[in-house]
Amino acid sequence: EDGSRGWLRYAPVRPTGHNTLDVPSTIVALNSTKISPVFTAGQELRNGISSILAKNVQVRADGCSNSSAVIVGTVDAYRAAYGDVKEAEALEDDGYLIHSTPDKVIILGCNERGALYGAFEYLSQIARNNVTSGVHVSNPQAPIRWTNEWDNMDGTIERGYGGASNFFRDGYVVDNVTRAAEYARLLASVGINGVVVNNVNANATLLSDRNVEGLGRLADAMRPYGVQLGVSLNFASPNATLGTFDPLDPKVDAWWANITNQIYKKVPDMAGFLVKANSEGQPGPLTYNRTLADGANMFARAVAPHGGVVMFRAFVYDNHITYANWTSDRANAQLEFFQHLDGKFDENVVVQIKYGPIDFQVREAPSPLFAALHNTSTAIELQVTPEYLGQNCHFVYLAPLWKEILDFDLRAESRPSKIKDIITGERFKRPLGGYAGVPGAGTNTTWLGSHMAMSNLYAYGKLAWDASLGSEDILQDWIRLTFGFDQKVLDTITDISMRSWPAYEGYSGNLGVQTLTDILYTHFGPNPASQDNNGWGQWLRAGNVTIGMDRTIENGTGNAGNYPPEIAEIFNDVDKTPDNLLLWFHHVPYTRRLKSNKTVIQHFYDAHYEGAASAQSFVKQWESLEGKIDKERYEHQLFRQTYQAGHSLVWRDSINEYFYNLSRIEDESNRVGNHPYRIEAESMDLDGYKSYVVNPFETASGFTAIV
Ligand code: BDP
Repeated sequence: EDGSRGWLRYAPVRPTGHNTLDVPSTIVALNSTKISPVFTAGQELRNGISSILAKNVQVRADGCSNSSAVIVGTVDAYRAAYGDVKEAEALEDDGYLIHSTPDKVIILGCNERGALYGAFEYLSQIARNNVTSGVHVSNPQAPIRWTNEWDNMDGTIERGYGGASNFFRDGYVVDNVTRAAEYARLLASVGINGVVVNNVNANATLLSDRNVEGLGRLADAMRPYGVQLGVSLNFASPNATLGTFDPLDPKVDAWWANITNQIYKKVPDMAGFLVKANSEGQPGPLTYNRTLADGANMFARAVAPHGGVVMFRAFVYDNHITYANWTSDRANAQLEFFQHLDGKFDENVVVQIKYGPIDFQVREAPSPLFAALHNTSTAIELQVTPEYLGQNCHFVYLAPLWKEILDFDLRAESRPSKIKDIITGERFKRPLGGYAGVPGAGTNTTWLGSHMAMSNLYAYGKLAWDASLGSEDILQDWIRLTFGFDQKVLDTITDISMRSWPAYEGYSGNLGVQTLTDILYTHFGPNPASQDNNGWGQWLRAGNVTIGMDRTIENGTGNAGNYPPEIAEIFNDVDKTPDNLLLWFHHVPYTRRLKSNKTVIQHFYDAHYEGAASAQSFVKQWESLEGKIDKERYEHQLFRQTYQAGHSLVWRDSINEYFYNLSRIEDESNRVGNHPYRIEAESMDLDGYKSYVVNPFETASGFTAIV
């Protein structure tokens, strides 16, 4: 159990549930004589059923309709062979139906990929011992369900915690694409249909002949799983040959059309391009005084003849804005850059928006840009790799965080406008839209660097398919598939997972104050001082008496006014803003009373103790699973939980002491700064060590550590 099979372990189950006993031993994969998603579906059903139910299973490419079989294929292929299926009328692109009767199971996709999704769903039901009878129809809510892999050409992965790149090494696409195929398999099993293989901070060398040929091989490896390849582009790529990258220069336009055609020769079904422009030092159209729409549309024209889309990131901001100005606010950047461009993007452009206006913090207000673009397709960007949430050395189950954003009703035009309905295209009647998840998957056998982190990848795919699913239901399916059926295992991992986000938020940044990690380098570990006075615009404005970003319309940065009126009214009003976003929108005294009746500072102190206490309890809970989970995964995760428990104490004491030091307000429970059982290293007789003053001070008790 090294994790490489993720949730697709096909572990044996003792068939006790409904219909599992009746699963047929013949698979008919219609018209599957060559490699295709339906062919894959046939193989997957054979491997899965034989492994889970210990049966001998055969696959055929055609079959007689009246013998017992699992028939998988497209609706069209089924109709040609057996006649009409009425329920198929309800199918949309990539959708599937499963019709299960005692001796026959029919799995039909609207297209080949849909048939594969149906096969994976059926296998998941068998593996969970929960085959549902009757007809089950499922359509994805959004057409774009992609991952963005931030893999660099040198083989590293930006913000990835699962080892080296699966796609690149030493400047080139890898020779062996087996791992790419295995990854595509995992992603397809949860409905992901596109993978952008290289970092948004893109390198023009991706477009060399050798690498374009390599992209062809990667796409070939993923195609049997219905996963289309996409690439990130460096906006200045033509500069080396043309001496310019001005998007309105016809030479530049022609250069992109040409390279795009070359990529499509090798990857005929390429999903499209992803572009990070004019952000964090990346080149873009603003260099030439062109708009971001001018830039996006240049790529849109290049891919349009091939049916491709352009994902254009809204993560545009100037990372040199200064702290001195009380009204400057990075959270306003997206609206400033994009709102006036609404309707100016070509139809195949999708503006990809991070869930909050800053950057994947432990809690953010949802991005107001979702409500501001009515004539532009949009997608949400979610970070599956927990860059600011413990980097898989801590465990945080992210689905509840994502759902809070997806379910948020922005009330655009005073009408229901949940973010999940905006990005599907439903709310503003847009043809495109969906999800971009950043997993950071690497060559580590666990894919993400930790077994438990895989629940996040699983949940990401499931929510991109159907955002109405519950976080806990998704989680429990994943637990059964990953760890089996033991009730204690199910209950314990559910409990740890569902308490994990509150725990992490508890011992890091509370009340919407952002995560309080080190902001300049690692994004890991506490360093609240780095959150002020930095060029990156992630500020908390903590003083001796007051704290928080004033984003109000009258006195602050005006950000609260970026929301539609009904929401602006809440966020602009310190009394109406929910506690958990208070400091995101308001600058208040530490002594201000929350709705919970605690003061801000006492809330900080208590939340940090409670969060760290949860992290301690996770270790005990995990230990109670010894013997109920295989040793390999048990020990791997025990190590992680133990580390997290220790580091949560560092977090707790650092943040509390930082705010105590600033405010000088005592903790009502007399814990902060008071550790009667702790013996400080610098108070001991030191032999070969000496003490020194630590910076940032709050990461060492008493300002001092030894070296
Ligand atoms: C930040 C990451 C940085 C990414 C950037 C982005 O720290 O590595 O390049 O986002 O999304 O969160 O472009």
